[in-house]
Amino acid sequence: MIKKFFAIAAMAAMLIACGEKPEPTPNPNPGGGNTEQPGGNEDEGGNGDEGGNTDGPTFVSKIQIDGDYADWDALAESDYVVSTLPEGECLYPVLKTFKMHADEYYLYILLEYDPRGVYSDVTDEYTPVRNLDIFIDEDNDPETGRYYAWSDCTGYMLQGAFHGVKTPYNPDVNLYVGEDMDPAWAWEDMGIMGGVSAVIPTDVSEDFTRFECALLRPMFPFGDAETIGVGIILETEGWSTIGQLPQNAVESVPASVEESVEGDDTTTENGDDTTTEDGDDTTTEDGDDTTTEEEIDPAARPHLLYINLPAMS
Ligand SMILES: [Ca+2]
Ligand SMILES: [Ca+2]
Repeated sequence: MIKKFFAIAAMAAMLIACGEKPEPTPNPNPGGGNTEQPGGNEDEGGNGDEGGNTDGPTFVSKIQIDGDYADWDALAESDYVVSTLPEGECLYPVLKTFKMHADEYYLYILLEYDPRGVYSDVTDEYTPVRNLDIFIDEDNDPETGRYYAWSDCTGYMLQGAFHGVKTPYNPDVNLYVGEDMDPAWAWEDMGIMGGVSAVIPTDVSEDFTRFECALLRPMFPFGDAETIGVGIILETEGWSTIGQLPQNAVESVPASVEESVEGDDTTTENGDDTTTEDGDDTTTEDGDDTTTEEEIDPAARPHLLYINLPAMS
């Protein structure tokens, strides 16, 4: 197992040393097609030929990064975690499904989204999807890292163009260097390149597209974590957020508040003022990304999607 780990890490390191970005591999495992080793050795505990052999890795991933999604459809429910866009009105409706699967080498991500992006009544046009941000809570601690769209803070962000581009997703890997639980945009590029396998998504229909990528875990500081939380943001070319998962539906003003407003209207002016202000504050927090620290209510935001990572070796 250790050998396999270093074989892959060494290969990735060689690619970096050569200054080349790796080609998107149909099979994330470079040795997947190797037939030198009998397939029967894959059984756990059944491999008796330890030491001395020079055979290639026998690891076979359940997900191939090839733009074909039958592999995801074939996963057992116990093999993945998933977040879907909730019913009702959502601020960022473009991203519909976000799935993750992990094995001892890779973290795999599947996105299902509307490639047209967002429609504007003003221009009567769509602004298409372009960029993908992958936010990661690497320490499974909601109070460390940057506070953003979720109740859990994230310490890393992968960011790059993935849709409508000429080369596959090859994101910058950024470390959060700001204060914990703060919304500051304080990221430092770690200079990690080539850790992601991806293919350029091709539209499967006008309003529905899928995208898959795989993160080679040894390439990332969070690769050996036991549990990580992940949040996805889709943006336009101009960096406007148009997709988010996990995401909560926009909460309409609760019926009890509406009733109290009406009730105050018929009573005193003081009561009316107070109730109206409360209502305005609530609405502002729902729609405002730039809430101040005093306004942050972690309980009102969704959790990240968490996944347990199998031991790397
Ligand atoms: Ca696939
Ligand atoms: Ca954290």
